[in-house]
Amino acid sequence: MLEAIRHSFALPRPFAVIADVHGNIWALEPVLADIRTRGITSIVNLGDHLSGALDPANTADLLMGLDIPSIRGNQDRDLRELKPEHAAWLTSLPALIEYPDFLLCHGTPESDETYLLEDPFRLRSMEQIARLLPTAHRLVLCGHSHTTRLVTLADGRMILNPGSVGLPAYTDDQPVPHAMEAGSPHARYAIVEEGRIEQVAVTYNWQAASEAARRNGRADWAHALLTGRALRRVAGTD
Ligand SMILES: [Mn+2]
Repeated sequence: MLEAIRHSFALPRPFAVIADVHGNIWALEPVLADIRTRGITSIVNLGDHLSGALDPANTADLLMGLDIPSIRGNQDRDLRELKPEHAAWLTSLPALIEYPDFLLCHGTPESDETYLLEDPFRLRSMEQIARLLPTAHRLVLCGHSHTTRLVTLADGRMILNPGSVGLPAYTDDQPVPHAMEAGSPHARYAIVEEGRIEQVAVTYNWQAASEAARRNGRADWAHALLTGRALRRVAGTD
C-alpha cells in the first residue's frame, strides 16, 4: 500500500465526495454551493486538484481554505506554475486516508496511476477489482478515471468513483492509448449517507471554463469541457 493516514474515528454521514478538480474553479464553486445548499458540511477530496489548462492558483486557494480530508493524485506531482505555498500543500497530502469503514485512494491502494475499476476500455471483472483491493473496507472511494461508478463486489464491498468535478473527458497514452468520456459537460460529485449513495451532476458555466482552456492553448481541454467528449478519437475505441 501507498503511505496512509489512519483515522480511528468514523466520518459522520452524510458527506460529499469530490475528485479530479483539475484547476476548474468554474466547476468547483457551484459544486461546493450545491453541497452547502443540502446542508452537508463534510467533504472528502480524492486528488488531482490543480493540474491542467485552467486556474490552478485560485483553485488551490479555495481548496486549501476548505481544509478538508484530501489525498494526492498522480497529476499532483506535476508542480509547474504553482506558487510555493500551493506546491507545499500538494506535497503535504497523503496518498491514502483510511477510516475504520472506508478508504480514500486516487487510483488503487498500490498505485495512483492505475485505474481501480477500468481496464481502461471497460469495467474490470469483480475478481480483478478484488485483487487490486486487498483491504476489508466496506466502502472504497476512488477517482482518477473521471468516470462516475458505483460497483459492488461479491463479498458486499462497494467502490464509488464520484466522477470528475473539473474535466469530463480526456485522452491518455498510458497504459495504452484510450479516451475517457463522461458524455456530458456537467461537474460530477457524490453524496454518501447511511444506506444511500447519490451521484450528482451539476450544471455550471462550462463555456467560461472552455474559453479559459482555449486561451491557454488547449483545444483538447476546450472541447472536452464543452461537450464531455474527447477531441481526439483513439484507435481501438470506435
Ligand atoms: Mn489522476
